[in-house]
Amino acid sequence: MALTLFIGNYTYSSWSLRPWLVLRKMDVPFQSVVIDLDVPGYKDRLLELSPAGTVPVLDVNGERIPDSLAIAEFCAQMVPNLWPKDEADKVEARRVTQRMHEGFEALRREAPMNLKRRTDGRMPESCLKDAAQVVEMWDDLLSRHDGPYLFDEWSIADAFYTPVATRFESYGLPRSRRSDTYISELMSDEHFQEWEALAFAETHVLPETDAVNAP
Ligand SMILES: N[C@@H](CCC(=O)N[C@@H](CS)C(=O)NCC(=O)O)C(=O)O
Repeated sequence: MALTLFIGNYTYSSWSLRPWLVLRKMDVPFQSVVIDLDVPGYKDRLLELSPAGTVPVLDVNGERIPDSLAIAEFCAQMVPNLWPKDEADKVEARRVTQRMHEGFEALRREAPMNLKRRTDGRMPESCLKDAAQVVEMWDDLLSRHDGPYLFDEWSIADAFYTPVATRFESYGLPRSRRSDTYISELMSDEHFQEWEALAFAETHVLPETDAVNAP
């Protein structure tokens, strides 16, 4: 099976990071193709890949699957254990993953993923409110499992919250001790570190994203 994952820039594309992590955990060969965002003609390239004109898109033997969660579900059909084994955990993992996929709008807007950013300036209240809800949810899940991940073993839910963890680091968002330990776990994951190294090696910048809540 020939798999090609079309992604945005490593530094900024949180939606791309999620299925890329899932594919790395599957340990199947795949090719990544980066499309520089916000350059002339970039939208046409994206629209050639999917009607929504967004990345990520996974090409499977010439068939295209757009959307991070749809790609993750495709991967979960190929490889067991990308969702938790326990049925109740599986339902909850899908629920919290979907919550990330559709929610936390202020956190996404005010604290966009930006792996080279480190600031501890005051963040807008709406963003802090979303961040507090994320911490509450993480703390609840972590208190009911043995860790180190949300449902014990690494799952798609952790892939979906890894870009969120980077935002806590980049923007110095408040977190509990338990959530801080979880963030450290995600940040020290070998595959996340592989992605982060690619981000540090890339030179493309998105000035508008760099300007969001800049110090
Ligand atoms: N719901 C989509 C969202 C994808 C998305 O918004 N991707 C961003 C990059 S992180 C994008 O392609 N933006 C296109 C643009 O900026 O025009 C998913 O989960 O894949």
